[in-house]
Amino acid sequence: MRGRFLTVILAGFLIGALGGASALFLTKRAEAPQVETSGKALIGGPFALTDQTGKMVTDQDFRGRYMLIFFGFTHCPDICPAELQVMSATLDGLGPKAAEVVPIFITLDPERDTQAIMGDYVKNFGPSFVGLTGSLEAIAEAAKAYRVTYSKFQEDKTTSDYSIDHSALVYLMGPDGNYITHFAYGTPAAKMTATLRRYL
Ligand SMILES: [Cu+2]
Repeated sequence: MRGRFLTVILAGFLIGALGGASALFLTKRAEAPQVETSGKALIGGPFALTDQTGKMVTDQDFRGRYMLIFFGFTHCPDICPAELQVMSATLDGLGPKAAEVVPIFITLDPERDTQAIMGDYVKNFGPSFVGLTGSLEAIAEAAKAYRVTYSKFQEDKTTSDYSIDHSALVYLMGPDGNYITHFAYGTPAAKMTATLRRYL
């Protein structure tokens, strides 16, 4: 029984570490199992990006508060708006405690998602949302730190329009910047709120 438990934990850990491919898989399920790991050193890390007001920010600026981080892009038709809505509802569920959590949306499409576009977009989800963009390199570095995978693709080759396939996990980072846990796409807001309450 114990061996099986460890296998489940290990499997969950690998899902978190691999992020991308597994997240796409998990999106097919209504409610994926949420596994907490202690992969502190493996997920997360420093980033230096520009927020929706044009200010340069780094991960250090959020120390002392929890970060709820999601990567995506504003042109995303479904996954991103749905998940940001869940993050918004999660914070609503926390009441005044929500002040201890910074919801952060990091674009994977910095070529289109300028600071102004990010500003217009994130305000749809609540006044505390931070929208971060940056150079392709800076974004790639942040995504790599969080084990986020993404790739551009063209549905219609006759136009220059493109979409982005991306992993869709929400990361909860502690006030010290360390990884605490992540939530699979489709985790209900009430469940996320309950998990956050355990740490706040
Ligand atoms: Cu998306």
